[in-house]
This record gives sequence, C-alpha cells and structure tokens, in this order.
Amino acid sequence: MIKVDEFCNELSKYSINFFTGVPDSLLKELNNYLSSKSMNIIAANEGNAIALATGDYLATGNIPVVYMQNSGLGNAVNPITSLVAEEVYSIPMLLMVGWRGMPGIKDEPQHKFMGEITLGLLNVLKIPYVILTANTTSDDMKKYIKEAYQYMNKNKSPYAFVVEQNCYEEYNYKKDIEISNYTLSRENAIDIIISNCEKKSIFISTTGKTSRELFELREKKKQCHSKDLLMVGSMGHASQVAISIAARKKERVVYCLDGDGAALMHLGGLSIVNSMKVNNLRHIVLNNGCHESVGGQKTVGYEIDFCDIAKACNYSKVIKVDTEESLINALKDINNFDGSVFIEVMIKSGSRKDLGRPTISPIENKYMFMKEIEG
Ligand SMILES: Cc1ncc(C[n+]2csc(CCOP(=O)(O)OP(=O)(O)O)c2C)c(N)n1
Repeated sequence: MIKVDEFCNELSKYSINFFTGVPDSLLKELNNYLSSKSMNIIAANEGNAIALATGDYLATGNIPVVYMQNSGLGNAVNPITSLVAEEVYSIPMLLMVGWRGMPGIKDEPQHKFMGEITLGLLNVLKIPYVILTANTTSDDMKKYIKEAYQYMNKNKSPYAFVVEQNCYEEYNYKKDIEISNYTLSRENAIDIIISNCEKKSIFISTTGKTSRELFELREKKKQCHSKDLLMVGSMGHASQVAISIAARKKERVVYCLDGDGAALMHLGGLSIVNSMKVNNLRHIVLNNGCHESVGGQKTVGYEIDFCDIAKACNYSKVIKVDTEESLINALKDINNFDGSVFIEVMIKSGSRKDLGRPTISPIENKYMFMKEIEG
C-alpha cells in the first residue's frame, strides 16, 4: 500500500504539483489529501481536466496530474487525441486512472465493459502505464514515478498509473465540512418528489446514490420499478435521455432526477430543452454542493446559480427550493403545467450507511421500462 502524502511528496521532487480531475471512490484517499491543497482543481468533466492540465503545462513547463475514474477516459479521449497527442501539441501529463470493473473483481454492471477495456484503451491511445496495487510498496512507487517522469519528460506525452482498489492507505484528514443550513437530504427530497408527482410520471435518475435511493424507496413503498430508468452509468447524460423520451411520450410526465456534479459534467445538455418542445419534462437538480456518491468532494454547486442557467436556456418555469414545504408547494404548482420545468433543490450532503444497490439488472430495468411506456 502507498501512503498518499509520501506519493505526492515524491511527485513534487519532479515539480509535479498541479492536480486536476474528477473524483473517484478508488482515488478517495488521494482526493482527500488533495482537498487541502491549493493546486487542485476539481473539474466539471475529465476532458476539461485534460485541458486544464494542458494550460498549466503551457504556463509553467511542469508536468501536471489528471485523476479520474476509468469511466472518465471516455470524456478524455477527444482532448487526449486532438490536443495532448504527440501529433498535435505533445503535452506530457500523468494520468491517475481508478480501475473500476477490473476483470476478476465483482463490481457494478456499468463498470464491467470499461473495466475490461481500460488497459486496451490506454494501449490504443499509446499511453504507457503501470498498475498500482495493494501490494505496491513505497520503493516500487518511487521507482514508478521516476520511470514515468523520465518517459514524460523525454517524449512530451502522457503516462498513466492505473489504480486498483486498496492501493492507498487510509488518509485521515479533517474534512472541510461544508457549512450549509439545508435540512433536506437527497433521499428525503426523492421521497417527496415520487410521493407528490402526477400519477403516471416516469423517472430518469442519475448515476450514483440518487438511483440507489430511488430504487430503495420503491422497495420500501412496495411500488414496482417499471416507471424508473436507473441510469447507473453515463454520468451527466440523464437529462438528455429524459428529454428525448419526453419528446416521444407527450402523454407522460417525465422527471429527470439529476445531481449537481452530473448536471455540471455536461451542462450543455440543458441548452436544447426549448428546441425540443418538451412541455412534459421536469428536470430536477438535487444540489448538495458535492460529489457525495464518491466521497463528498466539492463541486461548485453551491457557488453557481443553476436556476439562472436554466432560465437562460428557456425552461418554461424555473423554481429553487430548499425546504420540504417549498418542495411540496413547487410540485403542486407544476401539477398539470404545460411547459418544461427546472427545479433546483438545495439539499445537505450525506446518505444512509446501509444504502443498498439495485437488485434488478439494467437489462431487466430496460425491458420493464419500455413495456411501461409503450403504446
Ligand atoms: C464520467 C464519470 N466520471 C466520474 C464518475 C464517478 N462518479 C460516480 S457518481 C459521482 C458523483 C456524482 O455527483 P453528483 O451528480 O453531484 O451526485 P451526488 O453523488 O452528490 O448525489 C462521480 C464523480 C462517473 N461515474 N463517470
């Protein structure tokens, strides 16, 4: 196992001091350590992080680090091939890639395919890598950093550390607790929404704990899951799936339960709602100001105004709520409303320790959902 402070100190010997990326549960210790550092920018998506790292390299000449879950490689491929590649600007950077869905390790369905192709994808991208495991020692780590640095410095191109689970020792830190007076939890808010929506409403829920909580609430209420599409992967894309279902199924009210991190990841998705004429769409961002599902690392959710953005994107009605009562009133207000609606729900961070995972597969979910909305 590697000590995260030793790891970062070793990097700084090579003037590798700038970190950017999107947090991942496998990189939680690194993210926790970095949360106290100034040269760490939590990016909206992994492609943005590659570009931020490029800018920092151009400005300083020092090699930057980009961290991400392997699912984020998808977002990073375009800037890797058309900005960072040797054929273009030839930018060295160290990628830290959390290896979810690693073959042989039990993981969730959304991680399986990317887990299988992670090393192959790095090969296709011509990015050499080394795998950090629970058995990687401090001496190994120092050797790997030296080799990575020599490669990046000589070739002026990226190198990757692929990070297996339990590779870092637990890092105890005093969490910079976000002071918020919000009283609603995400689970509370979801409960209120599914209890106060129009009867036949459809739900498209974002990745992470939102979908897990929606699933468990249905179980608790003994309701079936057929009206819900649990988008366990493809972070940031739930609202676009919801928009096109809403466009086809005008007779149904379509709710998208989004997260602030997910909405930020592909914010441009908000811009097409007006041109799609989806008067039956209710886009709800559950804003806890952080990536709660992977460890609570901050987003800019509490610092920006999603409602202003939604207004500028021409949603017909835009509402911000921060209490149980105001959420219930907003849901009453939009009942039978003919127009697209955006609601930002200000919530506190946190979730139940015993929160489970969906026990139906995405394929089962797809068939029951399609059956529910057909005709
Ligand atoms: C492309 C991609 N990058 C990173 C992740 C890892 N990930 C899963 S959930 C999550 C946090 C989502 O944050 P938010 O949407 O704010 O919801 P919250 O967990 O706070 O409810 C992240 C970063 C991912 N699944 N996909």
